[in-house]
Amino acid sequence: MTTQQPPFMDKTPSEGTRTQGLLRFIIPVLALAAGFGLAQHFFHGTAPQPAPAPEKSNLQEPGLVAAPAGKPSAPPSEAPPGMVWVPGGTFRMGTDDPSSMPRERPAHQVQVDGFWVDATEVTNAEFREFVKATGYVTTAEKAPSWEELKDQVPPGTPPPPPEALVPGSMVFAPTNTAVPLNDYTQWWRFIPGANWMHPEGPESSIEGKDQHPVVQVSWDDAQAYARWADKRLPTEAEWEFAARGGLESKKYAWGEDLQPEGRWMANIWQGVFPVRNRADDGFVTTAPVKTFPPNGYGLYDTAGNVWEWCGDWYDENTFARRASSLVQNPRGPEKAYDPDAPYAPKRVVRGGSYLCTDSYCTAYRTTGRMASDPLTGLSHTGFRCVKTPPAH
Ligand SMILES: [Ca+2]
Repeated sequence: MTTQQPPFMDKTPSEGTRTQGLLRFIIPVLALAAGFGLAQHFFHGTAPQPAPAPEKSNLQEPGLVAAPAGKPSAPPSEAPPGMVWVPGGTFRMGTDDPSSMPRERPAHQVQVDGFWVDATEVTNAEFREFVKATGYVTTAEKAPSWEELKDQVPPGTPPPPPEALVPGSMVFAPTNTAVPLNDYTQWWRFIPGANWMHPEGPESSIEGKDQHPVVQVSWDDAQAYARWADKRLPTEAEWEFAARGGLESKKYAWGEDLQPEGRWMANIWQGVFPVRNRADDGFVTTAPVKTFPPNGYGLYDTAGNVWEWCGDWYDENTFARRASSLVQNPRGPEKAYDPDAPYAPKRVVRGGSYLCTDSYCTAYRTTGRMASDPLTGLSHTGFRCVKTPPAH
């Protein structure tokens, strides 16, 4: 297996957003309303004119200090149910591997304090408990408003007709034949009625999938769950520290080989993407949590299965900015910066999903990172939570 990225990967944007999906959904109307050329721009998520450069993230990210390395710490008390203790310490975050994406480089020194983390991705059963207890309605179950969408598209974009603004979410749809891998709109669809209870669309269900990770949850939904559970989303640094499982600078959570002794260690894609997943690992879409072996800290599915929301804003230059100083407990940049979608502030997702494969997205590596629109649910994105011990 190789992780060499085809050149086009450097320009591959983050996966589809609900806005882009809606714009695709309403493309005939947009074509009439705005002229086909302009609509084509929206269709491909491209600004009609050079985007204004967003203000760069702060150079003095919180916690960017030259300080002695932190020491790993013992668990302060018994772990909350379903969580494991990650002792904290100083580690090399990111990678210098030239075959990685530029946004993963360079490797740099980061210190994190100890914390508890969910051993698994949040499951459908767990999310159902939250919804039962609170009556929470997820983003995908609500009709999007133009107010919400307009900040994510170039100024002057005409509003879609009200009838196009219906509840729904983004669903992966395999293609019939091999396609160039530089246009994700070919395999992502906005499906009205798709949500966490119907992840592939209104006809689908999660019956019998209590132990599968919840998907079709926006960043806002994940935040709401975390608050209810008296937890929070991990920082990107905490996520990577935990995912490494105590191994130093290894490509995968379990070492350097994708398939040690021929064994699949994560739920990822085998076969021609995005045509057919051969499911050599046993799964076409999500797998029940704890199906694949845990990492050194006892965490499952940090690679593959579903992408996991982090608390941080996404900036492709975050790692480069941290190159020369030890960073302590970083919480990410103050502003998002994704050159592929300058109008849509994105959050970090980590770990890759069942759609990741060596020909397209090798984000099951410990340093794989991507931007995702916080208001968009996707059929391959979920989350896990962390918790900071109370101060002594
Ligand atoms: Ca995962």
